This record gives sequence, C-alpha cells and structure tokens, in this order.
Amino acid sequence: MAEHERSGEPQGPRTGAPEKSSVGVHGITETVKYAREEMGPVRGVRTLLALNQVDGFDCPSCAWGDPPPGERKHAEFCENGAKAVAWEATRKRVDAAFFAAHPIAELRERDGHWLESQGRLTEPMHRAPGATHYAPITWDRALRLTADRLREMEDPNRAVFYTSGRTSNEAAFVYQLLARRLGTNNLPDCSNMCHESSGAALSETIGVGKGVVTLEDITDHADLIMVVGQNPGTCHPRMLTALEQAKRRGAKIIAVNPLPEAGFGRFHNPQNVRGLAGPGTQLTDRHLPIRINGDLAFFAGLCKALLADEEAAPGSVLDRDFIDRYCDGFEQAAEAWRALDWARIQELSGLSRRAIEYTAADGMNAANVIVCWAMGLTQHRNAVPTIREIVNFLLLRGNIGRPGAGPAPIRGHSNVQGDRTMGIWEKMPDAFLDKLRDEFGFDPPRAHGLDTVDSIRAMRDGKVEVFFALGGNFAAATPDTTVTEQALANCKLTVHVATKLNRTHLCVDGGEALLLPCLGRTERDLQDGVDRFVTVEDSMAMVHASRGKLLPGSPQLRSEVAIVTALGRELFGDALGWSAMGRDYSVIRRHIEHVVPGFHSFEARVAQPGGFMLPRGPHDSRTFPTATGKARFIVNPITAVEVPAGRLLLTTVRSHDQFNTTVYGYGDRYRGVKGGRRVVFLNDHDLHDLGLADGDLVDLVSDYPDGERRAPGFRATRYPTPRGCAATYFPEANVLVPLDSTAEISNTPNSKSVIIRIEPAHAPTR
Ligand SMILES: Nc1nc2c(c(=O)[nH]1)N[C@H]1C(S)=C(S)[C@@H](COP(=O)(O)OP(=O)(O)OC[C@H]3O[C@@H](n4cnc5c(=O)[nH]c(N)nc54)[C@H](O)[C@@H]3O)O[C@H]1N2
Ligand SMILES: Nc1nc2c(c(=O)[nH]1)N[C@H]1C(S)=C(S)[C@@H](COP(=O)(O)OP(=O)(O)OC[C@H]3O[C@@H](n4cnc5c(=O)[nH]c(N)nc54)[C@H](O)[C@@H]3O)O[C@H]1N2
Ligand SMILES: [Mo]
Repeated sequence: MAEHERSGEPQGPRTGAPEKSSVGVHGITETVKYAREEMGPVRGVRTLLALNQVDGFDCPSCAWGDPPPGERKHAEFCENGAKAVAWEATRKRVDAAFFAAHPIAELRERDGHWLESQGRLTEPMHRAPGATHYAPITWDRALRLTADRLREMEDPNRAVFYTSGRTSNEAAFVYQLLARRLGTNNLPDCSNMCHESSGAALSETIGVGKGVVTLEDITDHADLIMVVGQNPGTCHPRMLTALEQAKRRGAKIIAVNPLPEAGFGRFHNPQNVRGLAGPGTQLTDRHLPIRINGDLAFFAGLCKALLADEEAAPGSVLDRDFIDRYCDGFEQAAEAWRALDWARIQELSGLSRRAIEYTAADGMNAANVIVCWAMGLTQHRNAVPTIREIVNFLLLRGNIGRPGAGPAPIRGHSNVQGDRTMGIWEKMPDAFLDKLRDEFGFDPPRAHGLDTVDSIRAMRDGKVEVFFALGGNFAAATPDTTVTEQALANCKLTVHVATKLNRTHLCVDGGEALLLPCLGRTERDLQDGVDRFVTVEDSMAMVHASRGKLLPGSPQLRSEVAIVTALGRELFGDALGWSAMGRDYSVIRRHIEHVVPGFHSFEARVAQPGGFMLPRGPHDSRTFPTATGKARFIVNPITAVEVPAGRLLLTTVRSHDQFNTTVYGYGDRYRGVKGGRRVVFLNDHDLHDLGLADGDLVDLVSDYPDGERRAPGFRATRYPTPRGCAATYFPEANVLVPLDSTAEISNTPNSKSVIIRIEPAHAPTR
C-alpha cells in the first residue's frame, strides 16, 4: 500500500505557490466552518466568544499573552485557537462501543488525524495484559490498579510521570507533589523537547529561565523586533496583531528564517474591517533567509559588527555603563568576536556580511530591541550557545531591564511555562524542594530525575515499570518513533490521562494500559457542587484564571486535579490533604502560595480581572541572580552542523492545520499545500542536482552512526529554501531523528537539524 494511503491521506498532497500574506477573510471563513462542523452552530459561537475573556477560559492553543482587560476585543481569538477549541468541544464520542468495535491492532494502522477525529474519550478504559481490545473499567478500579502497580515497584525511580503543557497550575502542582511523595523526580515534560534550551541559556546568562518581555514591551515600546526561528502566522497568530501595532508606531521588524513564512508578508487584521478589506500591513522590513542552524554564526556576526563600529568610534555604539555595572565576561567575549572570520560567519549562516552589517546597523539605530524566538532555535545541537549569543547581542547595548527591550522566548503550549513554575521539572532546585518539604512535612528526593530522552532510554532498557502521562502524545512527539513506541510497550503499565485517543495509547505489548478521560479547558469543572476554576501562566509571565463554560463531554469525565488527587489518596491515605485539594482548588493555591516564589496572596490577586504578573527580576530592576550575580557574556565558539556531500539538512515544522501531533486537516494553506502532508520542501538547485522533478515521490533517509532510518513516500516540492536545506512536517518525520541526537546541555532532540539523503521512493505506488 502506498504510504499516503496507509496514512489516511485522501489522495496524496498537491502543492501550489506559497501565500504572501496572512489571516484575512479566508481565515475567518475557515474558523466558522470548523466551529460549526465540530460543535454545531449555537454551541460553536457561544464557545468561541468565551475564549480569552476575563471571565472565560484560556485558549488551549498557544501561550501568547492577552491584552489588558479593557483592551480585549469581543472576539479575542485566532483561527488556530478556534480550531483547538472546536476540536476539544466536538460532539463526536469515543466510547466503550467504539473500543469494542475496533481492536487495538486495527487502530494502530490508523494515523493520528483519524484517531483524534473520532471524538472525545468518555469513560475509563483498560487494556488487560495480552488483550486485543480496550474494555471499560470503573474509576475506582483504575485508580486502585495504578496505585497497586506503583506500590509494587522496588524503587520509585521505576516510574515516570510525563506532563504535556496544557495542564493547569493546580493540576501540575499536585502531580509533582505526588511524584515526589512517591520518591522520584522523574518528571519529564514537553518542555524538554521545546524551550529547554532557552531555559538553560537564560538561567546561565541572566539568572531567570524564562522571558522577561511583556506584551506592552512589544506593542508600545520596542523599536526593533527580531522574529527568529518562529512562525507566528501559524503558531502564535495573535502575535501578528501585536506586531502590527508596533509597526504602526514605526518599529522595525526583521524575520530570520530559512522559509519565507506567510506571516512575514502582508497582514490582514481579522479584528477590524479595514484590515480585512484593505491591502493589509506589510509586517516585516527584512527577511533574512538563513541557512538551517546558521543562527549562532549570525548572532556572533551581529556582535562582531557592533564591536567593530564601537572600536571605530568609541562611545558611539555600546552601552559601556550598563556593561560595567551589570555584566561580566565582556572582555573575553570581545576578544573572541575580534578573532572571528567573516568568511566563516557567511559560510555557516548562509547570509552575506552586508546583510548582517545592515542588521547590526538597525540594532544600533534602535533605542530598544527585542529578540523573539521559538523552535527554529531550540532544537539544534548548538541551541544553548545560540541563545546565549542572543543574550550577548542584547547585553552589548543594554537591551535588557528597560521597557521595550529583552529576550522573548515565545512559548508553545498554553501553560508550559506555568507547569515549570509549579515544579514540573526533573531537576527542580533545592530551594523549591526545601519549601515543599516544609509545607508538606516529607523530604522530597534530591537526585535529578529523567528528562524526556532519558526516560525513553530507561524504558527501552527495561528500567521503567509504570509510565504515567498527564496529557500529550509521547510516542508521536518524541524522536526516534520506532524506538520510542517499543520503549512504551516495554512498560508493565501505562496510564494516559487524555481528552482524545492518540498513537501513544496504542503502544502496548505484554503490559497493561489505562485510558483516563479528563475534562478539557472549555468544560465546566464542578466539584462539591461549585464551579471551580484553574490558573495558567502565559509567555509573558501573567498568571490568570481559566473557567470552563460548556457542559462536560460525558458525565464520567474528571478534572486532571480530581484524578491526580484521587490517586494520591489511594496511594498514601489522606495525610497530605488530597481530598480537600481535589474538592476545592483554593486549598492547592494556598499551598502554592507557600512553596512557589511570586505567588503571595494568590487567591486574591488571581481574582483581579486579567490576573497578575510574576516578578521578573532582570526586567524590573536589573537584578541578575546568576552564579556571579551579574548578567554574563559567554564566549560561544561558532559551530553549525556539518553536512556531508550529497546530504541535506532537514528541519521539521508545523503546518497551518495542526497543533503539535494533533492534525486538524491534510493541508498547509500558507505554504500552498493541499490534500496531504507527506511533502518535502526542496530548493530548486537541489532538486536539479538530485535529478528530481517537482512532484516526484521520494523517501527521506537519515543515516547516523547507529543506523539508517527511513520515512517513505514524500512528494518532492520546489520551494524557496536556502540551498542544501529541506523542510517537512512534524510528527511524520520524527522517525528520522535519532534518540541520541540531542542539544548539548539541554538534551532537547535535534528535530530542526536532521542530516538526510533523498532517494526515489522504494515502495511501489500507483
Ligand atoms: N497552530 C499551532 N500553534 C502552535 C503549535 C502548533 O502546532 N500549531 N504548537 C505550539 C507549540 S508547543 C510551540 S513550541 C510553538 C512552536 O512555534 P514555532 O517554533 O513557530 O513552530 P515551528 O513550526 O516548529 O516553526 C519553527 C520556525 O522556525 C523556522 N526554522 C526552522 N529551522 C530553523 C533554523 O535553523 N533557524 C531559524 N532561524 N529558523 C528555523 C521554520 O521555518 C519555522 O518558521 O507553537 C505553539 N503554537
Ligand atoms: N520533529 C519534531 N518533534 C517535535 C517538535 C518539533 O518541532 N519537531 N516539537 C516539540 C514540541 S515544541 C512539543 S511542545 C512537543 C509536544 O508534545 P505533547 O505535548 O506530548 O503533544 P501534543 O501533540 O500537544 O499532545 C496532544 C494530545 O494531548 C491530549 N490532550 C489535549 N488536550 C488535553 C487536556 O486538556 N488534558 C489532557 N490530559 N490531555 C489533553 C490529547 O489526547 C492529544 O492527543 O512535541 C515536540 N516534538
Ligand atoms: Mo512546544
């Protein structure tokens, strides 16, 4: 069978020209169509209007920040947020009858889109050892089974507790409490594959592992905004509105990206009539088509250019006062930039010296500079040095600790940042663990736990008995799909708290599996007869409440908090107060207040419209809690992945019609792709060198020292990528990423730089 048939793609992709503008009428039509199909007309509109409103629920899509309460639009959402909501609030159901009709082996033949399209999970399901089907189980039995398996383990480190970033602060807090009470720090999360590199680089250099820029910094104060390795038109659409506001004030916007994404072109603001009908706003002033993984060399080049100008006219470029008072390491860094060779910078970045010097001049002419980035930077071998070099660039002109300036890692999942704040991390610092001990009266384990990649290794090697996932799609999101699926199947018990069926739930072999259906963001959460709310933290460190509005998809659904606290009580009895926490989330918030810095008067402050902002030391007061108490220049020798002759460097990206592993549809409107996803974007010259024509069917093959991996049946597509650079979609390409190919320091899989070769398709096709 051809790969596109097996995958469920309708007839294989067709491709046309990429779009040069974003949003607009097309986007609105799509939104309404989706909402109506999944939720029905009335429920659909009512649901969308509650999105991101002060008394509504937080959008389950990205982590972009909300405008202040008074400035919110009646419809404060984007096309992709609306899809995420419609997908969750669908009327379709996956119930016991569904599982009786479909053996697990059959479901494994389906692709991710088909699985999630079947609808919401409605009741707890159990797959007994060796059984061919999932069968219903009661909540009580499911929780007892889980507790029994966890108790039977000889060592608590034989359990792994994974979190995906949609989990609320309250659920995350009780979840990490449960894992640590059991005695393990094995708390991997999606952040390990996402902004871990940003956290590592920022903690080392400015002392805080997250961004320090607010929405107002972007809209009202920045003079230059660099958007690096990020596709806001698709992944953070409401950011375009903020960029438009900045643009109208006269700010300059520069995109650094191997692909000419539609969001960099004209923007038609869907929230005002002029935006829809008129020519739109040209958002970016310049697009630098950087070579994949060329960013470290590029930022080093910017620093070199600034330094050279300063040395030609001392006192004219650098903020010496800031550097002397607040930073260390400047002299060593300067020495390294002086020694850099422009030819090497150009070779690694794929950009001309002129383009880099122009950009440096923009940096000099701007009073305030913000650098935003996302996955285009974090998922490479040298991701941490690259982000440290961004900090160097900002420090040179004091672009941190004043309005309109600073580093801005743009977060992915809607609460991925909050989960970290709540202690979801395999290596939380001792200060946090001390507070946890004092609050709950037990000594949490101190040895670091397993992150995502190390968890896969441990499962592969038979060292894990219980894998518990609070959301997410571990098998599809992680690298080396074949290895990971087998690793999951090696576990004695896997437990999945989920809203929808996905690939991970089907990775079973000899062991047992539980599927525990939970409430989504959109749904009312009634505990003890009272509507409860949860809280989240966005990319700009704003903490606010989220209240579901819809009737739950099934009476059997439980909230994530209720599930975790019930398991806590089953495991340990009620000494820590699990029942009270599960009944009333303000009890959890009181604990958070005592354990997590910045959460004083939590309950009162989160009741204010719009919530409150966590302290951001570097931004508010130029305090840098690093090892030396100063912001740190670090010397980052320039590197880039070396690509052998005849090979290409492949990056894996998201389409406009997916949220991570959730594929809403087979297309990518902005990149001109229709009816499929098995597409590989190639430069015209590379196509020619490979002897391929646009539209040919090819296999993607990665070969690393530990073996060859193949992703079959992709349509070669001519696209304006830099020479030697290819792009395709995540998660189809994850099978190509070796487990051992990870970033230094952060251990994030190198999903944005995979060395591949291209072969004519092996499998016979029609
Ligand atoms: N609609 C939608 N929204 C989402 C998501 C989604 O899947 N769908 N996912 C959410 C999550 S969890 C996250 S983390 C974010 C992800 O948000 P993004 O990081 O914007 O998403 P990606 O598609 O991974 O895009 C990476 C961008 O980096 C570019 N790029 C690739 N390699 C390089 C490189 O080497 N250098 C540079 N400079 N650029 C490069 C790609 O061309 C692409 O434009 O979005 C969040 N929001
Ligand atoms: N090649 C490659 N791989 C990547 C990336 C890449 O760019 N390229 N990006 C990485 C990144 S940035 C990330 S963040 C990870 C994402 O990794 P994950 O967070 O693990 O994956 P998602 O696809 O977001 O998870 C989707 C599933 O979550 C469940 N779900 C949805 N809503 C809820 C809810 O409210 N509660 C619960 N309990 N479950 C829910 C549904 O069952 C759904 O199937 O993937 C990473 N993998
Ligand atoms: Mo992410």
